[in-house]
Amino acid sequence: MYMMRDIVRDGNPVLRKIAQPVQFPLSDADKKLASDMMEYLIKSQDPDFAQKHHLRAGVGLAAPQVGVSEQMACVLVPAEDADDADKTKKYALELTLINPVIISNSIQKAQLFEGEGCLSVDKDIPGYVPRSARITVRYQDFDGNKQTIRVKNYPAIVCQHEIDHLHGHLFYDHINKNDPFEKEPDVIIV
Ligand code: 4LI
Ligand code: NI
Repeated sequence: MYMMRDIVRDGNPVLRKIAQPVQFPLSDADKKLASDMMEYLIKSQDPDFAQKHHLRAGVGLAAPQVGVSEQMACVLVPAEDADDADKTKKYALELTLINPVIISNSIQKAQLFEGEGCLSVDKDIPGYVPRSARITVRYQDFDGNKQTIRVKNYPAIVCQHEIDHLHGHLFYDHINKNDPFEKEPDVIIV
């Protein structure tokens, strides 16, 4: 599995490249990439394991962040036990996105109240990152079958952050340089 030393940091040109489409059937290397990225997210969210191995917790990881310029990203959003309908469910969203495309997005924006962080960006960059509150994503699953999902709010923010990585974009590109905490009208604060 990946450790922090495997995570590519800001400044490495791979983070600014446009990632290549993934070919099907998946190669063994691509299958391993997918499972290693998801394993990182799972382990990084386990407080004991993360502390022991100095992993920074994440809910998303894209292939360019481990040095692979391919259109693959994993999203793993923990379920909030408080108001989740299925209290046995560990994750609100668990997805491996292959060749994802955002096919529609709401005009309404959503942003994380505390700003965004990224495993590839070591310093905190303050400011709001306006995203679409709701998106529809078309992607391929492990078998190459086309899938469509609709996500909103926090999961939608995470998906947009990860898909951005596949286009060479980092979250701070979206922060208003002159007014980092500029508030969009009618924005959902998450
Ligand atoms: C421990 C165990 C405060 C600061 C709050 C932690 C399990 C920031 C938020 C986590 C912030 C888990 C997260 C993202 C932010 C901040 C990502 C903690 C992991 C919160 C995920 C991709 C942006 C995603 C909400 C500068 C590595 N994640 N927090 N942003 N969590 N986490 N992003 N913002 N301020 N980044 O970072 O995975 S989209 Cl789950
Ligand atoms: Ni990131």
